[in-house]
Amino acid sequence: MVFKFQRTVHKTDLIPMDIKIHQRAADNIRILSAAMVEKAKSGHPGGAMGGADYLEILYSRYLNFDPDDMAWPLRDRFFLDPGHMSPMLYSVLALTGHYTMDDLRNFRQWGSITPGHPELNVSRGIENTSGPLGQGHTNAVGAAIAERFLVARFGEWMAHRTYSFISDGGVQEEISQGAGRMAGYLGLSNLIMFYDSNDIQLSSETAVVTDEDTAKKYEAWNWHVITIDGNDPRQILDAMEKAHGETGRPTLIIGKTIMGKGAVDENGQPFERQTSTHGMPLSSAGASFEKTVANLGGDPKNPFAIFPEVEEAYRKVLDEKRKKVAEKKKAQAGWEKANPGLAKKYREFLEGRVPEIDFSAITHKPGSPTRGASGVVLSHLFGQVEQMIVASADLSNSDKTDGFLKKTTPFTRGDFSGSFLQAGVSELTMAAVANGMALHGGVIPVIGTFFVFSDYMKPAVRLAALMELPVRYVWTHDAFRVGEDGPTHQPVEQEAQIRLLEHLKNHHGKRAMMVLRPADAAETTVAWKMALENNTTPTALILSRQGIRDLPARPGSDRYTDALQATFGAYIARDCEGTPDVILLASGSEVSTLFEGADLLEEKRGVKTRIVSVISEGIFRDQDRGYQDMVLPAGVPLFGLTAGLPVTLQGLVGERGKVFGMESFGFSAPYQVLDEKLGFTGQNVFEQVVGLLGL
Ligand SMILES: Cc1ncc(C[n+]2csc(CCOP(=O)(O)OP(=O)(O)O)c2C)c(N)n1
Repeated sequence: MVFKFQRTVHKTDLIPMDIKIHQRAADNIRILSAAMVEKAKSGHPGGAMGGADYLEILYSRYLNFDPDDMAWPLRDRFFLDPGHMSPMLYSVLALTGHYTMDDLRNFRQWGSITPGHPELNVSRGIENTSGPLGQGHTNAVGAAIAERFLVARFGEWMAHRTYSFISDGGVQEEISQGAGRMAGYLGLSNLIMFYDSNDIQLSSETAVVTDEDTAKKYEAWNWHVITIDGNDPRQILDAMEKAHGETGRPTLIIGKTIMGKGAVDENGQPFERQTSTHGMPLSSAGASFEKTVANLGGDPKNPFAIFPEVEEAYRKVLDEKRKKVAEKKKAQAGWEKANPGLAKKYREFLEGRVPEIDFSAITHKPGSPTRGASGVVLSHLFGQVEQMIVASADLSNSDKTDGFLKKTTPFTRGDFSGSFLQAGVSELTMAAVANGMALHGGVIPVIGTFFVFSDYMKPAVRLAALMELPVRYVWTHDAFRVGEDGPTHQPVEQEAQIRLLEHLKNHHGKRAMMVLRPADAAETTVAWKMALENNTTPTALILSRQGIRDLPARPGSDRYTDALQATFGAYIARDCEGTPDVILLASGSEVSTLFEGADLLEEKRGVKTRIVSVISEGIFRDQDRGYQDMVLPAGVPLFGLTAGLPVTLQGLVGERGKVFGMESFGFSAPYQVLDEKLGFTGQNVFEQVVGLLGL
């Protein structure tokens, strides 16, 4: 008997489609998912087969998108967390016409658009790169915040929902604590998350590692939690209606699902709930692929096929979606006509356009720490870059993002009129949320914390680099000069680590990240200019805690004008007559130490020195050969000074000299004492260079 779903609760416009078709379409997804993994001889069929029912209903009944323009800005967003379940996502997107059967056949192959874990591909409906468990659903929190931020400025007419899909692994990942807390605290009722709870993970059943009450955990964070049979279409529909009716909390639908749903063995006996189906083709896991396809109503000889009745149903689904999109576009046109000023601003937000900023007008107190200078710039940007959202992991008064915060208010439940996110002490969450904001579009996320804790953010920074997201990181307390806080708080190897992403190219052939460590306040202004202009990769600003003597302006110039040369990655900050005897290189506060050393070298030994400030080796390497040779002419010895590992400057100095840097972790003491003890003084620069030159 065909059960007709009764349209009972109707906050959302349900697209009529009977339950049997839902089940048939879900089986189709199961077959395609299993077939992809089978053909690739690698992948994860079990989870995908269990999660198919929810995803199918989400896509056919709830997710609003424009089938003809998947990048339509007002679309609902879907963020997958367990990227290993990619076959399920590609398969449902094949039902909507965004992937072909050939695309599915090429799963995990070189050059295919169906990589093992989904990679950002908005035009085909892939909203995020997922794979590192936990980050995908945290991206969703960021997108939901971005949506509320935009709605607060432009109106509820543009509201949309954000859906995410999480699995046992994502729930176990620590980042889920931050995402759950933040979404609950902010009351993000525009966020609906489905938890594919199949009680099985990669190497064991979940019972081997946890017996937590996940529902209670999320309830404690102010989530609306509904537990259902996640393979039952009626229960899924019912839960979705309840979730759509929720106005004050994010919703978690815990769907108890069956790993490998529909799988059978050679004898046709059920082969469900098997850990082995998590991560290998069904045939390797102990099931029969052919019999499973047959069991699910498919043709084992031709598993890469869409059932005709499913194809027909999806044609109707897509037509319904087109109608809804047209209605929304009409509403938008009406709004634009009535609000031309706001409409212009909205377009600029979407294009990521920022007004012309007069950076030269920014003034700093003499000898500012670069973190303080950054705070001044942020304060200057407030009100001009209106789409900027600044966040800090409970350090705004230290990382000086409070330069921005003082002019606005933090987000609170129901109030997104301000522009600041108090992320709490959760650096990784903050970084993944920032990725979600950037993925959503229309906003510019800036996030701050201590540089040493970039370690806590690194997995999300890597994904930002991979996805080419223009997130800006404000990393302060850049070196051992954190002093009394001791070695736990003193970055040493962090700069070398993060600059590896400067050496790594993204898939567009660009350096995957821009990493800037300015030498003084003026360079900090320039670094912010560079950061804002860089729309295609993440940018890091590495900033000092302590005050730094401003570098002197060149004769006839002013410091800001000189510092603009930082846009070349490295430039001559001080020069001598004729060919130098030695070139001194550094970034950050070490540049001013070089000035002290250069004075001693010239006074005491008549050594002619040139000082080069290297805000980014990567950018310098991208300059033409002529410029590079002009700054660092062949044959002149080089001396580098870094409060990081010597390797930080080794790429430039090479065999032509020496880099003096940190060889061990730091120590607890006032920073001036550390400077003396560790050799970060003009006197030591003098001695090192005298030794290098054999004077
Ligand atoms: C951060 C991170 N750690 C480890 C992995 C490797 N991994 C992929 S799936 C998985 C087990 C989680 O399984 P679950 O989320 O329950 O998915 P299912 O078994 O239902 O497919 C692990 C450990 C990963 N992808 N990301």
